[in-house]
Amino acid sequence: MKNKIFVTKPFLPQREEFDKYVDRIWETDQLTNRGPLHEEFADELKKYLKAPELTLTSNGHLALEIAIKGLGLSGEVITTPFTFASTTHSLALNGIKPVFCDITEDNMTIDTNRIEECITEKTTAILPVHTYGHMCDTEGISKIAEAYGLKVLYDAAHAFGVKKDGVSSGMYGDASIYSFHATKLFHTIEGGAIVYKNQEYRRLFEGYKNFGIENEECVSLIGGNAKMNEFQAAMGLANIPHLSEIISEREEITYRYHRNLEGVAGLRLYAPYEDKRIEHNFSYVPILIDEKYFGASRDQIYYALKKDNIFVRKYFYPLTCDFECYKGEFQNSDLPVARKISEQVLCLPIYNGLSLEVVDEICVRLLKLKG
Ligand code: T4K
Repeated sequence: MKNKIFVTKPFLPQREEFDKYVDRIWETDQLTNRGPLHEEFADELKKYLKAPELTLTSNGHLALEIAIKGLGLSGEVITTPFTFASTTHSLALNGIKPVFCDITEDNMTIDTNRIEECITEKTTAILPVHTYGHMCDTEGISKIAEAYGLKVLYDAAHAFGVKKDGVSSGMYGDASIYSFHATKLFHTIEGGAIVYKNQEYRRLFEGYKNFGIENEECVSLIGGNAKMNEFQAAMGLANIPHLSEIISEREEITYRYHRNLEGVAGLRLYAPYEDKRIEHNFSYVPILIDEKYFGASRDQIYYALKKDNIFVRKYFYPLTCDFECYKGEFQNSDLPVARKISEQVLCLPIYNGLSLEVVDEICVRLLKLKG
């Protein structure tokens, strides 16, 4: 390829759309600490998600950490290792032991049939991930959580814009977090949010994000700083009107990949649009490469495409339980599906502005590598 093609590229609104909000920052001199744009953005998001409660944060990772603190999680939490570092780190950073559960072949989210064997007397919660925006078995998870008195915190970092039965992905469990990082289909440069129904959590989540300050003379809990600033909120406000066009362009790109790659031996696609209960966001295009039938390994493809200026990514390899920093700590050897998928997965480029001609070219080059 003549130009470098990365796995993603941030969506940027027209400069005037962003500037319109930035001008207001110059008018108010309010740069952060729940300024007017922060409040307006929170309201817009609540409307979009039909969410009763929402706490904005400076990024998705801190949304996770704050939700963990606010929900009072401790001891052991059941989660999956096929995820970004943040999910596992958020537990470890809070002194909680992540207990790794396997995932399903079907959509690469937590395998509900394997959760109960992970429960001990120390378990306080389940932290499942809507990987690539594929929704977890929310019904199965809530049944187990109710039976054992566990909290559920969803890592919905990839699932903004996804709906199940018309309900937004953030409305499941005790709380869900979104990431609005630049690499996400909807972003605020850096940013995140916690979505929840129980308004009692509001004081805690808002407190943990702002040093526990209730007012000038009252600091009621030990919190840090995870505030979204006004420039981030301005980007969010400028981007939110584009959401449906962002998602439909990504849908078109996804279909094009699938049209080009369907039926190829040793190459598995995930077609989220086949589940009629789900309105998908088309956030990632994961494929699995089975070397035995494809005739080339995942890594051979990764390096060959890289040489060709196509920067596909191994989201998520290695499994988080195999990270250097967790050596000898939280390993779990009984994760056959997660291990297999982690060794076979590649995420193909997808972003607004990626032309269908380039998608075709990526597919041609990928298929040329087939043995
Ligand atoms: N939970 C889950 C399941 C997550 O996936 C994440 C984040 C989180 C929690 C935590 O949320 P945040 O605290 O991040 O809000 C990227 C993102 O940084 C990260 O947000 C995301 N998940 C993860 C899956 O992907 P990297 O290390 O792969 O990013 P990077 O810098 O290699 O970017 C990927 C490509 O995007 C680059 O090759 C080029 C392009 N790019 C990137 C940036 C930042 C641009 O074109 N412009 C840019 O500004 O982690």
